Amino acid sequence: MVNVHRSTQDLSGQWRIQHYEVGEKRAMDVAAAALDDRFWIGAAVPGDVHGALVERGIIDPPYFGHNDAKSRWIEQKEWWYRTTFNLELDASSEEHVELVFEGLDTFATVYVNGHEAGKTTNMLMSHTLDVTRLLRSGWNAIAVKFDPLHLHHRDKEMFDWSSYTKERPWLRKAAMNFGWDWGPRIVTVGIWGAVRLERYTVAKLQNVYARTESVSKTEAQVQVTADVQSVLSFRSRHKRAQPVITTCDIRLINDTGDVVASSASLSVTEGKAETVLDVLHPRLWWTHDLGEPYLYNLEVTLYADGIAVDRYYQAYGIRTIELTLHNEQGEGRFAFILNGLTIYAKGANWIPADQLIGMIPNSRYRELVELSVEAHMNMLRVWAGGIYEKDVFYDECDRQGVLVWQDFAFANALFPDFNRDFMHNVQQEVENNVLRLRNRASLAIWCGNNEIDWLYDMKTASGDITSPFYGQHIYHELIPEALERLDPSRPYWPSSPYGGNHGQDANDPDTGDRHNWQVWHGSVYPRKEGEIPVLDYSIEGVTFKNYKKDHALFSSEFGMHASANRYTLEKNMPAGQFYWGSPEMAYRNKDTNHQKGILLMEGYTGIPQNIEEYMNFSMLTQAEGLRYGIEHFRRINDRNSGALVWQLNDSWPGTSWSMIDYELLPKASFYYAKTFFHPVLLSLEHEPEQPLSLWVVNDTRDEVAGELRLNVYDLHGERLYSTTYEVRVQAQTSMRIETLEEAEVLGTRQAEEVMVELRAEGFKAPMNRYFLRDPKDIVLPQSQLSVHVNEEEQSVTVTASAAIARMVKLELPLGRIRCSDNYFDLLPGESRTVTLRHPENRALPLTELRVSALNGIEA
Ligand code: BMA
Repeated sequence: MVNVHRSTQDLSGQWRIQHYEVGEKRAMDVAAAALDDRFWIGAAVPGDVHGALVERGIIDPPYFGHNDAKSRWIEQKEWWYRTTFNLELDASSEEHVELVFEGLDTFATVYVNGHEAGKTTNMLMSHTLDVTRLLRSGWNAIAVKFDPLHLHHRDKEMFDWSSYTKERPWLRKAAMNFGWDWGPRIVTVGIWGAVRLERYTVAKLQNVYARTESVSKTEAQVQVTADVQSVLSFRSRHKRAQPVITTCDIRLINDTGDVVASSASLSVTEGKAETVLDVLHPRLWWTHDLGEPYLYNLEVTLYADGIAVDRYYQAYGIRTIELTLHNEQGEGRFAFILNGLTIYAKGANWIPADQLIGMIPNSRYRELVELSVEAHMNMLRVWAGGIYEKDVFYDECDRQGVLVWQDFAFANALFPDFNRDFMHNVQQEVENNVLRLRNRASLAIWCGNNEIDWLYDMKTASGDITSPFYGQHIYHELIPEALERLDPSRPYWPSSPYGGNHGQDANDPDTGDRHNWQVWHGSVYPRKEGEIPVLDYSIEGVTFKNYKKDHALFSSEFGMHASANRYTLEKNMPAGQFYWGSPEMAYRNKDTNHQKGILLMEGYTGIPQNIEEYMNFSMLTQAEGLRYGIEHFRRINDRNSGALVWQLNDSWPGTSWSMIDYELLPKASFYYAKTFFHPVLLSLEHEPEQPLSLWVVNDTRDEVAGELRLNVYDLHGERLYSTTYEVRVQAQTSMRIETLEEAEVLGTRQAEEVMVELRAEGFKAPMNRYFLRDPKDIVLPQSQLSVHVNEEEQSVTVTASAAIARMVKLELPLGRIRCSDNYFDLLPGESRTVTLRHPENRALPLTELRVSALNGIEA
């Protein structure tokens, strides 16, 4: 490798922080290079003030009890960060030096050696400052002042719609900081991204854009554009006798280091070098369920007068991605096409992995994406109320083969699109993030906002909003215009949900994507545009059985609450508060109208009477409810092409729609997902007193063939009925195999007394089990569990006897534990061995293992 002139110096690490009242100090005094900051508080960068104060024991951990409310004073103060570092500068060199902040939260003024270098007003993008003339050889100081937010919104107009808090529309900051219906208000401040110095000579690669134009088995075409910028100072440009000649080498390198395609000595004209790389026999990037997420490395080297001055080196997956809105008959569709193959998107919505975004360790991203893959998810939606995620998130999605639906950060509010400065800020944010993310194989779609178009109509119709649609210029003009210039390679969708034909509203099942909030929130559908929205808070109004009425083309949000796991709750609640109905439990639930969850359980499991029942009943309702909806959506895959659960993860230890709780312990629904999201699904479609339909859904690229076995057991495990059907199901289709009357499988038994099991024989698909009536209508006999722990193998074998054990649950008092299975049903005599491990191979407290079932405990 040739030596490259550009160099990077990481300035992340330990900084110091201090706070003042607004106006208490003169900025120039605190920013002064020589200020004695010995007594300031040590703080990690990246990070934030809350995290630093917790680490030093200055504030109490904000997720314990009501502690978040105790740290509200932080948002009233002016916060300062300082660091010093050494630099060797060659006085004669023509070096150009930039100070890069990957994340500043939010209103920052940056000082270098006491000089004000610039101000920033946006948490949701990186900021680059030219500091060439401010640095000196030897010792240097950087200070960053953060204003309290109120200085920037207190004189601003408030809009009649901004969910959860009124001040945020003017602030380009993660919306969820101000509280959401699953998280507390914790208004963070600080340097949440890495900081570095970049030193260049003569010229630099400003941006690189790589896009796959076409793929086939034999060939792929990758178009690469490099934007080159001269960084010569005015003076040195004029000193030179000849203009600098810049060229680029562009190479694609495989995992064994071989160059598979290249273009050498490309001339840079008008600041651009461009080429099309022809890759023979390309290894394509696929989602993990359809193939291998193969990554090449793309290398662009910039030469100035023959000397290598800059280099870009990034993993790059070759793949095409399209969104189709019609099928061959011209009917509505909303389907992603990956490398020419129409795929079924299975996954969930992603929220920031912690309220304290700057404090999230990279391992948390890796683990959450690993868990998604384990649950057979192939798409995650980065929801608009958070951030454009950190690079590590996309690294993991690229590497693990998960597609990303990326929202722009506009959620549930009106935004001042009439204001020039605001729109300038938004423009910078959009361009900055598009340029950062557009080479990602995982990135499948850009989406303008969360629920704004849809809710604007609902809220206008109900009279809650009387103002014009402020913000629409962002989603309908600014963003699409920027994408056309900077990333025409992938689809853009203005909002989620979006669509609406024949007077139906944006959440219309016949066009675009759809959020199903009949279930849980009780919205009544169908609804026409302009109609007053109606809520039905009743058992029938909120039940998950409503999913079957939903013939959405793509279900991008739907879900239900479930309790967090015992460990997560106990760890974060004061002693004596771990009981159903405690003020602390209620505080964990930020949703409006807690009655919805009760109604949902009332109609399915019955109302819980204690915390144990609450954990069990809410988890069972969520798991069975998601299964009910997702199996339906997947059975109608001639129409529906995606199911993204609301929501994957949690940002604090609360009660929410998440499938994985804050301590990274999956809820029951996660283990159910291993079956309901499996590429080959055996599914029973059934309603009480109606026939049973047996289905096979095949999302793979190959036909599946073999036999489908149907077994019916009574609650004591006696097999009442067994039969098989021959199946042959083509790739990417679903098929009804057989329909039977209830009476046929029940014989002399009642529907409350049986469990139905589907098994694949001769092909691979997880077994799937169903009860024919809701849990509240089934009286389960007591089951006995025997448990055998194998310390050496770190595994546990559970065996049931006497009766079917419903929802067998393994609990350990430790976070991040991975169980190969959990929350399963066992027939009497049946055993299951579950392996357990900690991602850092910590010893597991197996002696404290608790094993239970809804209807049984360890014998
Ligand atoms: C949708 C999401 C979130 C919200 C969730 C649950 O509206 O987009 O705004 O948290 O539903 O209410």
